[in-house]
Order: sequence, then structure tokens, then C-alpha cells
Amino acid sequence: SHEERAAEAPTAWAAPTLSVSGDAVVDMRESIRAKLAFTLGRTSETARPRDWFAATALALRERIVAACMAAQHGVPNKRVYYLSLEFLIGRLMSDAMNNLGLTETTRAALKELGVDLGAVEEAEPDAALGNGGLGRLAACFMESMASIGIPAMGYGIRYDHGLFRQSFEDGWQREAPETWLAEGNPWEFARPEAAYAIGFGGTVTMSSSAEGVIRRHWQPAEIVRAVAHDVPVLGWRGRHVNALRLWKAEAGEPIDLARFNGGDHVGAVAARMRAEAISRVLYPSDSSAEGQELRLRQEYFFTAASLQDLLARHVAERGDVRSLPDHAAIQLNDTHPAIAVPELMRLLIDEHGLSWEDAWHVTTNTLHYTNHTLLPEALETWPVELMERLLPRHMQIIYLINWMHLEEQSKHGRQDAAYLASISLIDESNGRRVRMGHLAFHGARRVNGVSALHTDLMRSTVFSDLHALDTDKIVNKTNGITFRRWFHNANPGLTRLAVETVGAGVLDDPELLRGLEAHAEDPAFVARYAAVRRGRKEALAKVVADRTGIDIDPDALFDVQVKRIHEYKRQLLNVVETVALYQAIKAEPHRDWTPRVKIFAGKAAPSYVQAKLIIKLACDIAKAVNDDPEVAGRLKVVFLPNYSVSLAEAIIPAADLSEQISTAGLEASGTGNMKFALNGALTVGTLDGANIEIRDHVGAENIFIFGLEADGVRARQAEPDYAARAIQASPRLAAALDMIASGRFSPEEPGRFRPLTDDLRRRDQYLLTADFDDYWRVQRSIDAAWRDPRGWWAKAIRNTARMAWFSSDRAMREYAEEIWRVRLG
Ligand code: T68
Repeated sequence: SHEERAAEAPTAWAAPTLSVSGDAVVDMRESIRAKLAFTLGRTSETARPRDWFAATALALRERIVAACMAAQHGVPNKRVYYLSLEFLIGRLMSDAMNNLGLTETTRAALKELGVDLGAVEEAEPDAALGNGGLGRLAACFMESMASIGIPAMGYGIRYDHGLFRQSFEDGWQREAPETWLAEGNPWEFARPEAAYAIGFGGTVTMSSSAEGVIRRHWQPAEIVRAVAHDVPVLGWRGRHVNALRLWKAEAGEPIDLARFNGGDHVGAVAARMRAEAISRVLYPSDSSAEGQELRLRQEYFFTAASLQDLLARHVAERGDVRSLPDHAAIQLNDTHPAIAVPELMRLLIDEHGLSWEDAWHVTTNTLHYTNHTLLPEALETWPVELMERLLPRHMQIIYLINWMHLEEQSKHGRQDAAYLASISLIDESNGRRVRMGHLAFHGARRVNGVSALHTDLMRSTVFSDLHALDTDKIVNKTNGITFRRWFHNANPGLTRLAVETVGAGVLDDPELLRGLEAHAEDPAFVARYAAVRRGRKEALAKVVADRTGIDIDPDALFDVQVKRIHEYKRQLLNVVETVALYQAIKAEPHRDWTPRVKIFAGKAAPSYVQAKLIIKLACDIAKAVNDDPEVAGRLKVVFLPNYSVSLAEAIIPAADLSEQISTAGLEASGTGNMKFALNGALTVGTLDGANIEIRDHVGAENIFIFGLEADGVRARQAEPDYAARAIQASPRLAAALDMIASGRFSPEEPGRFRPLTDDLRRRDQYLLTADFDDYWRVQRSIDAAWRDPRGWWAKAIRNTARMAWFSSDRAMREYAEEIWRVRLG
């Protein structure tokens, strides 16, 4: 697939200097050769693709550092700090080459060394330091901030092992550790000098000075060192470079020598193992709260290291911590770093000697919080007992913040217990637990949702009482995606077509994509647009054949649902519709069915039993359908293993149809939806998250909307027996469920999928049954639309032409202006 992408890669568009100069190629070639020999100790005869990758990355890194030094403009007036437990950055090489304008130079240099750039790119491991949308959003935001010139630093954890590798064993998901660091990371700079002590446990004592000032002293029982590793984040055209600073956990003392000498060789390193466990592995659950002690240790570890680091920088540059809000804006990506509220208070009061009032002023004018979900099971809470044991000083501070918060309301006469319970930072309803969302909300200057609908639901549901206290606090910031990665790099053929049609300015200003609209029905343009898609579909068909052994026809409609597996995302709705379609084709095999390939990919959290069963069902159905000669040429089903950023880059440009079918009100935004529409896939979706805004931009006639809206969902959930009644009313749905329940797809274990079908019949929390008939209807209208290629391509082109607003550059400009109040460099 890479050779083809290379073949259609534009040579001119990415380069600040538009030609590939011979000198630059020679410089790059010699640079790569030197890295291979002198840094890696390899000869070109023995070098593997992985070695060529490392040598090329090191050569590029040198140029990134040069760009960084050229771009230094002294101390910026204000910096943004983006704290996130996840950065799903993926591969970095093609991003770096394109943003430096060195793709063709590097390709030519490697060619002179007898090496193919595509093979080198394929040798780079994905940095999968995130689960899904939340982590990928952080990566897009970092790239956009560097591109538009926001001085910023990202802070996170340098996990030894990112998101697990997924394989299928007879259709069942298996997880294996991911080992991206096994051969080192050529992009990073280890900074052993930038290290901080992070405390856990222990006790808090009190002292009072001669003037009667009471001070608290936390004596932690355990100290872990946080050591910085910086990955440079290079912006478009190399104009700005920011850093992603990832913390690695190390022990205060590497070994207990006395124990070792006493013969206890394992016990001698036990403390070290315990410390290092903090940055060992990314927690693999998304959209649910992982209530484990190690998770809380991870959260506090990276938050505390980041705050110490940024405070030290601020004091070095400005002298006084009181001016922090003028020079720093801290964004908390979800509640994972919400412990920043009491930690910043602690640092300001206990370490820098500020009064409570001054510390609260600094804290609440520096911190900002992004919420990514309203699902109750995903809202983080920590048992008070655990917090008191692990972070005793923080628990004191949280109690005091909460007491003042509740007192303030009592003073205003709001004393009813139910109201105070709803705004309290402590949930007393099942054991005493700290509500991290409430804590982040109360400690932040601005709180944002990630799509218009989601932000409205924040105001009207989970945060309604807190919202009423300060109606300016919640603001909407609809998500975005970086077009450099998701359009220019992932789809160079379409990018070249756009450049040739509307001019190279489109690379800097995506609004120019609008100019494509004029060509939506121009046969010559349509033919080229369709040819690019065809090329990507052929390439994806090869990937599918390689990885699953299944042959798919690039002429068929590629119907794609790729994302984490979760019941609220309703992959099961798509799967059940697939069964209904299978039944319909078998009932009338001679009708002119629109040939479809249903493509799925996505990981299930290892402990998420239902999600894993949905994967197994999709795989079992795939087997039955793909082996059935009666539907051959009409329907195929594939589940691609090990979904990742780089697989997404191959899938998205090849998609004709993008499935965004979550239960309305539950998908906060979605960002995959944006990537598909930009690349010209038509969306079939519910009015959920950013789908609504996508419809508003691309036009209702260019998107396929179905199903209940968010208020309809709530109304339906209140009706008794809604699922059973919906099934009764839909013979098609009933027949599909019967077929699954009968064991038709699992003859060796007929009851295998009963947990899924029983749940749909009895509970159906996510209203699959309510939306099924409308989903079927819209899918058949899609079949009809596909049979009119001119109409279809016009819609696709209008999608590409109208998606500019979903650039993460736009999102970052909005944050800069309305939340961070920071100037662009
Ligand atoms: C996603 N959230 C939202 N969470 O589901 C999606 N959760 O709608 C939105 O577009 C995206 O965030 C960006 O705003 C997640 O991806 C997680 O991955 C996650 C991880 C750990 C704990 C909880």
C-alpha cells in the first residue's frame, strides 16, 4: 500500500521550498548514512528496515531541532500546558517529513542508498499512548498548536507499553503487550536532569510560626522520581516546535543494597519495581472509570510532576508564583489530571507560602477542564478512604475546598440537603467518594464540552446545579482533527487533486476546499476524485487480504465502522442489520442488491465481556456470510484486527460510508466522523455529538440521518417494555435476532450469543431496537444512492469541500481566544 501512496504522492505540495534541491538530497543522504554508521553502529549491508527508520528519524530530528532553534523568540508571554493521561500520537515520521517539507528529499536520499521510503515508514512502531478519541484529540491539538504558533507543552506519561496488541483466535479477541520501546525511541530526548520527587502516603503534621501562622507538612511514606522525556512536536512548515514532555517513573533508590547483600535479590529491587510500575502500562479501558489504586497513582504522578515543572519554569522566568495566571493556562484533559486542583493549592500554600485565598485565586484562574463524557460509569470517583491513605494532604485540601463551597451556598440560603448533596465534591450515596468531575469543575476557570449537543447536555444534566452557580463557566469547544495527518498525509492523492484544483493555499487554509464545490458535478473532476478513492480501496483490499485472508471487491460499497467497541456506539446495531440484510439477500437472491463490504475494526477493553462477545459475533457472522455462495458478490463482512492510528490512516481514505450510529446523547463528539467526511465518505449517523454539526456544515442532503434524537431517547427509556414492543413490531428485527439466538452462527455452541440477544429483548439500554427499522430504511436509501454514481460523488465532493471548520486549527484558535487568552506566535 505504501508504494502506491508514494507513487501518487504530490512532489510539490508539502515543501516550503517547492523543489527537491540536489544539495538537500545529498545532505540528507549523508546525514542518514552517518546516523546509521556512527549512532547505530550498522552498515548498510546489515541494516534492517527498523535501522533505516531509526537513522532517518535521527536525521530528521536534527533538522527539527534546527528549526526549533531558528524559531526561538525568547520567553513567550503565555504558555499553554495540556495535561493528558493519553497522547495517541501514532507514527511520527511522515508527519515530521511533511511539516518540514522534506518528504521528497528524504525519499530521494533513501533511494540513493537503495532503500524504499515506504518500507522505512512501515518499520516505525505506532506510539499508542492512548485508548481512542480522547488520546487522539490530544495528539491533534498538540500538532495544531505547533502549526498555528501557540507556545505549548503537553504533559503525559511515557508508558513502556501502550494500548495492547489485538489478535483474534477463532474470532475471540486476544491481548498481547505492545512493545513500541523495544528498540528505543529515536524521537525522544531523555532529560535525566529534569526530574522531580513525587510523594505518596505518609502523614501530615502541623507547625505554627511565631506570628501564629499554621503550616502543614506532608511527610510522604514513599518517593518516586518522575524523569522527563521530551518528544518534539513540529508544526506545519516547521515554523514552530513545541514539546510533548512524558514522565517516566523511577525509584528514589535503584536498589536496597543491604537486602541484596543479605541474599534477597528480588526483595532488594521490590521498591524499584513498585515505583516503575506507575509508567509501565496504559490502562486499556475507555469510557469507564478504572477504580484501581495504580490508576490513581498514575494520575497523581504525572499531574504532580507537571505542576512542579511548570511552576519551576514560571518562577525562573517571572520570579513570583502569584503571576501564574498571566503567563500559564493549564488544560485538564478529562478528570484524569483533576488532582491538579488540590495539588496546585498544596504547592502554592505549603511550598510557596501563599495564603489560602491567594492560592485559590491563582488556581481558579489557571486551570481549565474539558469533559469528554456524561456516561455515569465513566465519571471518575475515588473512595475517600483510598485518597486519605495515598494523598492525605490532598484530602485535607479537598475537604476545605468543599466546606467553603457548601458554606457559600448555605450563606445564600440554599440549605436543602438534596441540593447540597448534588453540588458537593463528595458523593455520599454509596460509600464516601470524591467526585473528580465536580472537583475539576469547581477548580477551573472555564469548563468545556466537545460538541454543541454535549455541552448543552452538560448544562442540563450532570453539571446543572454547578452550572447555575456561574453560567459563564461552561463553554462549547467542538472537537477538530489535524488536516495535515488526516488529509494531506493519509490521502496524498486527494490532497494533490485539491491543490491542483483550488491552489496550494489550501494546505495553509482549508477553507479554500470550498472551491471544490464548483466541481461536484464536473465529469472530469469527478473521474479524478473517484480514481483516487479507487486507488485507496484497492490498497485497503490488499491490507484486508494480507491480514484476514478475505478477498473484497473494490467496486463494492465499503461500509466502515472503526472505533472502540462499546455498547453505546452500537456496533451491534450494524451487526444485526448485517444479519437482516443477509436474510433478505437469501430470500431474494436475484434482486439487484448493491454490493457491500461491511468493514469493522476496533478494540474492546479486556474486561468488557459484552464488547468482546460482539466482536466474536461479528467474526462468526463474517465466516458464515463470506462462505455462503448465495450471497457472493453482494455481501462480505470483515473484522480487521489491531485497529490503530496507522490502520485508520489506511482505512479512512478508502471508505465510502462512515458509520456513526451511537445512541443519541451518548457520544460526546466523535472525531472519526470528521476524518471520514473530510475524505469524502458519506455519513450514516444519528443526531449525536458532532454529527449534528457535520450535518449543518455538509448539508442535510449530503448525509444520511436516522433514529431517535437525544430527547426522544430519554422519553423512550421511560416507557415500559420498550424493547419487547419494538421487536414485536418489527418482523425483520425479530427474525434477525432469532437467527442469532438460534445458534445459526455458532453451531458448535448454540447458546453463545444469548447474552446479547437476551439483553436486547429484556433491557436494550442503548435502544438498538428502537432505531433498527429506521436504520434499515436509511441503509436501503443508501443502496439506492450508490446506484446513482453521479449523485453519490457529488455528495462526497461536497462533504470534502465543506469540512474545513472541523480542523483542529480552528478548535485551537477558539481555545486560545476564549479559554486560554493566549496570543498566537
Ligand atoms: C472520547 N472519549 C469520546 N475516552 O467518547 C468521543 N475514557 O465522543 C470524543 O470525540 C473524544 O473523547 C474526544 O473528545 C474517550 O476517548 C477515553 O478514551 C477514556 C479513556 C480513559 C478513561 C475514560
